[in-house]
Amino acid sequence: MSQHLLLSLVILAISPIPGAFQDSALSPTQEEPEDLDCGRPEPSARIVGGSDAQPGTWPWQVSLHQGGGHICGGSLIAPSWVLSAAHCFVRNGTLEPAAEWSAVLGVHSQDGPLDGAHVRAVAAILVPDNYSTVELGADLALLRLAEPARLGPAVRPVCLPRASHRFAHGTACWATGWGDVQEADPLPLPWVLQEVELRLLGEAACQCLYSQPGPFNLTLQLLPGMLCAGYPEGRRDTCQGDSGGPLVCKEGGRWFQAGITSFGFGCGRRNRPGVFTAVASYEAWIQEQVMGSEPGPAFPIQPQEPQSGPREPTEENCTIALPECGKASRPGAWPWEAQVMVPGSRPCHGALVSESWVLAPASCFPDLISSGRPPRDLEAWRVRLPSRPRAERVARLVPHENASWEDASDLALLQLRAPVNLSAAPRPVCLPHPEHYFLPGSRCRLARWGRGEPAPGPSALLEAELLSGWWCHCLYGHQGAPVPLPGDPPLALCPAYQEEEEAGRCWNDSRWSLLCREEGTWFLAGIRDFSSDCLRPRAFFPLQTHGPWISHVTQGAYLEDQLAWDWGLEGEETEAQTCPTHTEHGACGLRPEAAPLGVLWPWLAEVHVAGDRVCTGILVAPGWVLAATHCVLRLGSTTVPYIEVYLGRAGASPLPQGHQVSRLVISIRLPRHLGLRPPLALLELSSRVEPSPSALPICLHPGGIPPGASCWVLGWKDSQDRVPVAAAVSILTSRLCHCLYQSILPPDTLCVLYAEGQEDRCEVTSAPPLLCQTEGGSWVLMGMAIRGSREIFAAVGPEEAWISQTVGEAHFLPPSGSPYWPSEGNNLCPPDLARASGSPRAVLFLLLLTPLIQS
Ligand code: 4AZ
Repeated sequence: MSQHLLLSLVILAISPIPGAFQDSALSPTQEEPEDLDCGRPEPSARIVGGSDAQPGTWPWQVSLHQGGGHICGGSLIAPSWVLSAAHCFVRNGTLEPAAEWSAVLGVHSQDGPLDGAHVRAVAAILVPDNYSTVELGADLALLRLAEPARLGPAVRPVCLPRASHRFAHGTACWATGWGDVQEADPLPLPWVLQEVELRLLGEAACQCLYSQPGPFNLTLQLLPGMLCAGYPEGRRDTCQGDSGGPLVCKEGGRWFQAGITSFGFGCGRRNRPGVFTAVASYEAWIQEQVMGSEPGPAFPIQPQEPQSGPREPTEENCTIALPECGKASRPGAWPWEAQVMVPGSRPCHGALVSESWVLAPASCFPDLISSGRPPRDLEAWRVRLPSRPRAERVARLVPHENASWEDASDLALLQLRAPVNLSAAPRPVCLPHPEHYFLPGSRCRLARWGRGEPAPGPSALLEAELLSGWWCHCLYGHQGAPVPLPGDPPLALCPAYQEEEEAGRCWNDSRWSLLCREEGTWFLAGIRDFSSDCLRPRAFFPLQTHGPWISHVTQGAYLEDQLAWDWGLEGEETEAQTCPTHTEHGACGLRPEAAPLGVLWPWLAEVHVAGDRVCTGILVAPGWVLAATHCVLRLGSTTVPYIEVYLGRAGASPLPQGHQVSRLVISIRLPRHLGLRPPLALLELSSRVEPSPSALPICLHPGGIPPGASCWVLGWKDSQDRVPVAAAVSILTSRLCHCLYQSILPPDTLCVLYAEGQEDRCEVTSAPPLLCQTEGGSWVLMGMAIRGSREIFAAVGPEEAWISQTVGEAHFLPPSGSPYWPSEGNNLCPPDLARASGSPRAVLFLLLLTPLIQS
């Protein structure tokens, strides 16, 4: 036992009231009784943005364990008392049993054996009666140890402030703990105690910061008994796992515990400092709980009056708060638009990502890429930002470590010589964290990027909505690959443009970035080098994978949380999905399993013939629709009628992907059929349609039925409102088909049997198609209905040569499965069967029995 401790025990023994030396009513002029020495570590030498503490620096730091692991911090305030936060011990309004907890004292690294540390069981946990949740304050707890701690160089108590103690705002204090080093990022091994210097913020300053609505529109009302410490720019902070630990400030050579780590909105965020329980406010409660315990905590008199801190902002004069990212007065007027001017070349477009950093393509600076070294002389470089009278100078250029010719990481960061004042303009764009999931249907826009040509045409052409991850992944070439789940980094981001491409408009020389909006806040979501053809880019490299690099280099770019996260059906679909296989000409026959909001049939076309009837058509290639000849060409007519084709209507209209596309038919092609009028017609469209979820070609199959396929007749219930309906069918063998319909069957005909009750689902005048879905998930067109029938279809497979030659890029799947029908040996039909009365089902039953009857 130390001499100090002996002395304090003697004084205690003569004190009339146990613990009276702790009385806050003691006059400040009165000599302070020398009790338990506190707040003095042996002389020697994350918390977010912190560093490893030296052993013995913070000897009052306690680790509170439950179930064998660190849960919360605490501080030793007397040999048998630990101060911590109530929220560590209260779950659903109930105090947890003390027996589950233990206090580890004198520990530095929590990896392996706790050398030099000792453990004490917790005998009791005391929490103020008025504690309910952290936001309502009183977040403190006292833990009585079953046995006093062994005091020594690594284990000493901290001093507690009296109720009258005032800590000046602006004071640099220290928070310590083993908590997360960033949100959801635990302290790495060897779990060394972290320390971080935090400045005390006055009440008004803290309220000013927490009154900023921030991206989530969340504000906080600070209450008496709370105090804040940190910085408007964030970065240094306490985090989960630090709770209950101390915030200490040095005064007169002793460390006083000003706060208990309580909560905050996230960790290290802008305008969101840590909130602590103000220990001084709870002097009376602490005194009351520890009454009679010897020695109790020490509440030394405040060594000297605090110096008044910097002038506090008021509610009206809240200027210390930092502006938010991603707000623009109107789309297109981007306050983060930065133009990097390098002598001798055209300006390069980038984006302001913080007060000091601009993100731009590395390929704007080709010397940098070819030499692999940053240019030495940045003297003449300038960056133009909106509303800044003069161009900014450049201090440093940091290329992405893989910035060579790999487009996805064609990025460089430019540091400005002096940070700019952020306001409405310039204002940085928000950047996504790696797990950001841009919701399908998000409103997006193209913005200039790099050294491209300006946008051709009106600004409406820059508007887009985001496709779901499934569509983006499966439509743009990731055949057979598992679709990334929401929250996993995507391989691409795909916009679906609101306006169709105008013929002849070429975007060839343009580079673009993709900005996507969430709750009024714009994120830089993707980047794209030159488009591969004359179209606007269809798939962007997601920027989110570079979030960690950007935040590592800039230490303050605006990486913001996901603001909207109603992930809907796709989010709930946790099972990994795989894209169906593509054909030589790309994706075909794609339809998501969990089609949101009604059914989506991207290849289903409405063919409006001469303004008086509507036939069903199926898109088989970007410029071609297949339909039944009898529906589009009336018998006897010699002229080609005026035909319009609509795509993208076959689904519930509010679908984000549901953009309507219309085309004129410029020619009708029929195969050569000797003598007979051929049943299938190919309609050539006036221009191609870009494959998308609202206009995607179906797959074709050269022969036979794909193995394991399930088949449907797809049509409309009535030809007026044309809501698509699909009726489940089985395709009959050729023998059954022949026997059922022998008198009327042309060659290459498929017959179907409807599932129970499905016969009347589609009307027949529009000549509905027969489709099958393969085991691999691709949808295949099998046939088109023959005039007036809903059971008999002209087969498409046998016309492979004609279709391929005519359209050039039809999506024939590789041949698989059986030819249409294997020979069945017995081709005899029971006499008079075709004339048998009753339903096809009854007739079929008879047919299926006949081999038995005949044998
Ligand atoms: C926590 O969850 C927590 N940045 C502690 C401190 C802060 C936020 C959260 C303050 O225990």
